[in-house]
Amino acid sequence: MKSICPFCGVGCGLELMAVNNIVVGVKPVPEHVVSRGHLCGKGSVAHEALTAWDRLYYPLKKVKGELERTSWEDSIKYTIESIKNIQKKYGKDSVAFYGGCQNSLEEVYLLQKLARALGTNNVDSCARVCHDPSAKALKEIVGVGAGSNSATEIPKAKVVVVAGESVTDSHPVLIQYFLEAKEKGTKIILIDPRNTRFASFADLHLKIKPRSDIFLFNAVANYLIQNNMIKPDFIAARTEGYEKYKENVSKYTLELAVEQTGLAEKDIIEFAKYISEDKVIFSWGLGLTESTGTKGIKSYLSLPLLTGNMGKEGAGVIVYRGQTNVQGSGDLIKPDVFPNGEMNEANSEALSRIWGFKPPVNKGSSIIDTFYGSKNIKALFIMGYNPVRSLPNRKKVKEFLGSLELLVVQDIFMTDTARYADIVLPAAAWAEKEGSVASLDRLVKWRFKAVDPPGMARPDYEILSDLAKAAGYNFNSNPKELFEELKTAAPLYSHLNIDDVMDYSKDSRYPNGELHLYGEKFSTKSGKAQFIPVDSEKHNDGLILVTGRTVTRYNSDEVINRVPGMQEYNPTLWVNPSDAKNLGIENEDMVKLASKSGELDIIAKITDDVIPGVVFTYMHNPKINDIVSPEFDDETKTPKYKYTPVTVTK
Ligand SMILES: Nc1nc2c(c(=O)[nH]1)N[C@H]1C(S)=C(S)[C@@H](COP(=O)(O)OP(=O)(O)OC[C@H]3O[C@@H](n4cnc5c(=O)[nH]c(N)nc54)[C@H](O)[C@@H]3O)O[C@H]1N2
Ligand SMILES: Nc1nc2c(c(=O)[nH]1)N[C@H]1C(S)=C(S)[C@@H](COP(=O)(O)OP(=O)(O)OC[C@H]3O[C@@H](n4cnc5c(=O)[nH]c(N)nc54)[C@H](O)[C@@H]3O)O[C@H]1N2
Ligand code: SF4
Ligand SMILES: [Mo]
Repeated sequence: MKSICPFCGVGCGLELMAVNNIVVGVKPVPEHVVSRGHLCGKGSVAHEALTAWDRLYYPLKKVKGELERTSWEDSIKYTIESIKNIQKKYGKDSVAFYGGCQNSLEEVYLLQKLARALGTNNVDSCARVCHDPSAKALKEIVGVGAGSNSATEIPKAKVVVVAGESVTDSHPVLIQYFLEAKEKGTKIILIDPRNTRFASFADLHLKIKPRSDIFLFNAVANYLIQNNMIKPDFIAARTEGYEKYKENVSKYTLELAVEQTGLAEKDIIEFAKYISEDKVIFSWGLGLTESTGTKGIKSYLSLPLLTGNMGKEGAGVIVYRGQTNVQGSGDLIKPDVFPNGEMNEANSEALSRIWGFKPPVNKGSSIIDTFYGSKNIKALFIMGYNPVRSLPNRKKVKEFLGSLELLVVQDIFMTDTARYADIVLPAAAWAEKEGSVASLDRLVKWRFKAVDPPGMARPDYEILSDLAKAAGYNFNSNPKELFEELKTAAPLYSHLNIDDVMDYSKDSRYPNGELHLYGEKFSTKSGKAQFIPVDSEKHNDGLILVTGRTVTRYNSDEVINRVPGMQEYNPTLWVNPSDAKNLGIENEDMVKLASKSGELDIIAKITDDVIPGVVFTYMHNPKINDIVSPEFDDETKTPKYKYTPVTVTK
């Protein structure tokens, strides 16, 4: 059976080989339009976690502080009755429904529909903590909260800029396109404070100080404008807001950029020259979204507008989105937007004609508002999300979960979050059910069922539809019919044809099938792209902890850690030799890493792979978010996981 890898947003095609209801191996799918017969190490072993000994087999209910086995009937009834009682006591908005970037489009669609049937817009997904700044900035500037170009176009560009992203670690199968690009002479520019393995591809590596990217982008824009290296015709015909933007960047001199970014002036000028070329792809990862946030993306997105690099093959933007369906979850499950767009009466009415009930129109509470206490949430339903590991300042997160009157967790494993639950619902995993997922370049593909779920575990779509039934609603639980329903409720997806989605050789992309968007016009209200002026504060906070990924681990580590042979790893803290000298530490010393939020003992690795003033470690360490401090993006509240002032002592 064909399926899509359950890990990253590349969305590689897999062929599952099953014997006696057990997936015994996987093969890559040669005809898949993006992965083209490649898989990385994680995709190749993904099936091994399906049969981990500690899968959740049956529903659990907390009795006298202990989770005990219960029936589906009891767990569903108890969940809905408790939610209704809590809503009676504290109001409809005292419950929230979060998660689902590892789930299918149909499943996240159902989760937000269930919440709205119960009278609340308190819905959100882990897209919030990841690329929400990208989606928000893109929506405002070009109209659709997704990358404009397909990753398959990388070899068509003359220059590819990769900002704050380690492709070799986080989206390894895309490396085939970078190899092809290099062979054709495409120049690669990397903007990252670290030497990742991907740095060996770079013709120019700008080892920027964390959180200083806006100084670089604004100064480069100013330089391009001053030196007539922009495309005035494109700016005049296709954009709005240029004059104000130009005035704002005029204060960003090369001198200021050098001072703030730590880069050499000649390198900044070289960067400017590269991007004034004709076919440039601007791509980025979490080094922007979880550092300079929405403002950083807005400032970066002005560069393709200035240089006319939009709406063509090999010219545009690529967002390296994270989880298997995070692009889709980010589109469908939001506290302040409906699946059919803006949260207003007209859209609520339109949904009521599809759903048979009218969703409320007051804005809901985001994951961040809820977990960090600015809203009064008493009951929480979490599906496929592990905030006890993945949100910053875990102490606060655990305190919040402990304060709830009801926590329901629907997962495939007993995660650190599930341990806090009153009800645990065992879900079927990706290969045990079917449904569609949207990958990072807007490709939507179907997963086919290869094996039955273990024990009493059931597909999320069936559980959600049973919960709805207990609440008095009739929700469809057939994935194919749900896909069609979703298309009517979410216009972004309405163009898709399910036969194409099921055929891995077809380019089934939303919103309109195009490989690259905006050839004629942008999807903003005026049809023009928007220049948005942004500024940056200066930062001088001493030693900064940056957290990021490595190729063999995955996110909160609950899944890949259950693959035999993948458990062992020794997290280290990368420290530059000059900092090590000042701190009096040596290679392999055990050090104390401390921040305002907490502390952690970790082994130091002294290495030039990180710039002075920055220490780095993997985000997969289950305890790292004891240290990472809760500071959030102004516009989206995405945590600034990439910037925590810390001390390191022997
Ligand atoms: N192997 C593996 N692959 C994954 C995942 C995984 O856990 N493991 N997770 C998936 C998910 S959810 C996501 S969102 C993606 C994330 O994929 P990436 O975007 O690659 O994620 P990170 O490694 O967290 O951060 C990227 C880079 O940002 C750099 N950086 C930090 N601060 C700054 C800054 O201020 N400016 C600049 N320019 N760069 C900075 C870091 O040094 C790091 O190399 O990966 C997906 N793929
Ligand atoms: N310090 C630091 N923290 C970070 C980051 C960082 O760079 N640094 N990155 C952040 C980012 S970008 C992200 S996206 C988050 C990720 O944070 P999370 O989303 O919390 O992490 P995952 O490990 O992807 O969790 C997915 C959960 O879904 C479950 N699951 C998998 N498949 C299914 C299914 O079919 N059904 C159900 N019901 N459950 C399923 C898994 O068992 C797992 O518990 O972490 C964030 N946290
Ligand atoms: S690159 Fe991503 S989608 Fe492809 S096999 Fe690896 S983890 Fe899976
Ligand atoms: Mo992510």
